[in-house]
Amino acid sequence: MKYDLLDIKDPSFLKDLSIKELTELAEDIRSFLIEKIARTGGHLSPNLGTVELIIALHTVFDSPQDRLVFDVGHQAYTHKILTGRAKEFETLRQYKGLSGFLKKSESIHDVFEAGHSSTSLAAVSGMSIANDSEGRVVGLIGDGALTSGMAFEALNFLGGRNDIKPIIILNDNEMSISRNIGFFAKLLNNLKTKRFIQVIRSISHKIFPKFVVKVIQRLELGIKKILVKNTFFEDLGFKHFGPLNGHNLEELIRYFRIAKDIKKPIAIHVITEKGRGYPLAENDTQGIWHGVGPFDIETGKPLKNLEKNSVSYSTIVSETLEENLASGKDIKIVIPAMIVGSKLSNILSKYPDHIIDVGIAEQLAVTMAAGIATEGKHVFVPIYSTFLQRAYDQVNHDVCRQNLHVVFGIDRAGLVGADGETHQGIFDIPFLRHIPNMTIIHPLGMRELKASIHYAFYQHNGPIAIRYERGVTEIEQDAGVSFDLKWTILNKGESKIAFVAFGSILHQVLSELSSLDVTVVNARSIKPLDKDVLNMLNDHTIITYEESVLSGGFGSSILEFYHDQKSIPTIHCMGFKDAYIKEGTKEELLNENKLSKDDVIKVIKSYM
Ligand SMILES: Cc1ncc(C[n+]2csc(CCOP(=O)(O)OP(=O)(O)O)c2C)c(N)n1
Repeated sequence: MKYDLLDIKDPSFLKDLSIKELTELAEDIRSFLIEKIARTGGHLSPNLGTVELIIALHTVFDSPQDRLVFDVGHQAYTHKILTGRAKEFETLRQYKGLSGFLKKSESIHDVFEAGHSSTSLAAVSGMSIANDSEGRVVGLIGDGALTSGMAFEALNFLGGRNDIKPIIILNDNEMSISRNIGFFAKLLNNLKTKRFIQVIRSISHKIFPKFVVKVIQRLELGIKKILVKNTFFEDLGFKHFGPLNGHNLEELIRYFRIAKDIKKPIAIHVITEKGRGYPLAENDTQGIWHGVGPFDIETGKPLKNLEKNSVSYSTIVSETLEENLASGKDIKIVIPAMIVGSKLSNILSKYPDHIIDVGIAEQLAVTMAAGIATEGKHVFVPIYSTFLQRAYDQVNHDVCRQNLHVVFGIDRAGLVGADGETHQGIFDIPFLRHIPNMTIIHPLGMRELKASIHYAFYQHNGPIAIRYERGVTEIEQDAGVSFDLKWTILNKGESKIAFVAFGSILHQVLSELSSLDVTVVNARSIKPLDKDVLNMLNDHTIITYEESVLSGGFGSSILEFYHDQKSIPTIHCMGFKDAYIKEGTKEELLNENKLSKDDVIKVIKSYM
């Protein structure tokens, strides 16, 4: 029986399908995903790898009575299709469209939301404790997500409880975004060798002559000695199944049914192939097909090319670091799992000793950097604004309290677009600004960004966070620009109105504000403020702007400054109100929140 994916309302129909029909369904879903993601962009490889896994989950478990919890939620497109959302894929990750992650507002089958990694097992812990029904709580977590401390903490907790019965499914594709790292990745590899041995054993006596079988048995004994130690999940207190072939529906369904009937904490190790069904993604060892923009299915080429004469901020940072390394500077770069997004693949291949990928372990990255700084070495932590949220205490307690010279590269500072509310980089200013010893800068354009990196390493001491936006800026020649913490006046106007801001909005409004005779200030140091400039402006009407939440942010710090001065000019702060910002293009979101270039001009004119 053929099912039109667009007609699926809920997953109950799966229970009546044969393995052959489920296999056909998996093929249909895979083609659908490739076709749709090629048009809209999205998480391609993670979703191609989980098609059978999610079909099997929905075949055996009864969602939503059985709770399916997806780690990150970036691999759950098949879940969206099976729960009646195929029609909405045209709007995937777009303004007011289908979210790229789970959303309770979209479906009763989305029981727990995420976007950041490694939260699933903690959620499963809480839900297992609180769930009074007969339903099972099932967590699906990737091998990359399992490298995070919180996931390990939850494993430790869950394995120690005999009174609850969570089911953990480990989706092991040996990849985080890039290759997975660390001891646990090796351990999983050994467990896979075990499966390889089982398969060899089962077929060897059928196909090989006796003496070859003997050699195989000896080899097996040797390998088993290594494997004796690999009872990781069992030692932690789980009943363990696997490794299973994550693309074999029959095998998955059989084991999921067995697990459903066992009332204990269970861990099922499933091996999948990331990107399965799209050869370019299958062969991707770097992680470039993990998350993609729209692309041509035949050639794999992106449909949108970089604007001419422009370069991404992440590339500028990466190239500047590379120039430093090429000139013999000893800089260590500690990065939590984002080599591709941070454009650091070149450095990884040319200077592998200088880059340390710690996996999805932001807290480890920050305190490791504190350790490196303690030894007097230069250290750089490139980290997306949103993911730094996880390491607040490490920034505060380990780096800033000890006033250590750690340079943070806060990537994706500001709106990020399609990833939506879990990923917008709009909280770092308030949560860094109140930490003693921290300096926060937001250089303007390519030249200043390059110069600020030089400043941060060689002229600054103590912790410093360099913010830079997602997206591109104009290519500028590096004409010996220097950087310091003084603000610069981009236009001196006569109108007694000043626009005080940082980042790309300045480029957008400068010429119009100059023609309106408005003073335009590049407030490139967010902390400390430039008191000389603020004292000079105390008879002006001041409009501040930040692509960030207003509460506790840059505008607030200006209000605090003038309040302390006891002379308060009119101040109008533009920024995000107290709400999460959903997915959409930067333009759409700025328009919706009255923060576009036109809104700035409108506000300024209202004071003229
Ligand atoms: C706290 C946090 N850090 C980084 C990321 C970015 N990120 C999204 S998915 C992913 C890799 C996850 O790997 P895995 O769990 O193995 O899932 P796979 O994509 O391989 O299916 C990373 C690093 C994130 N979402 N959250």
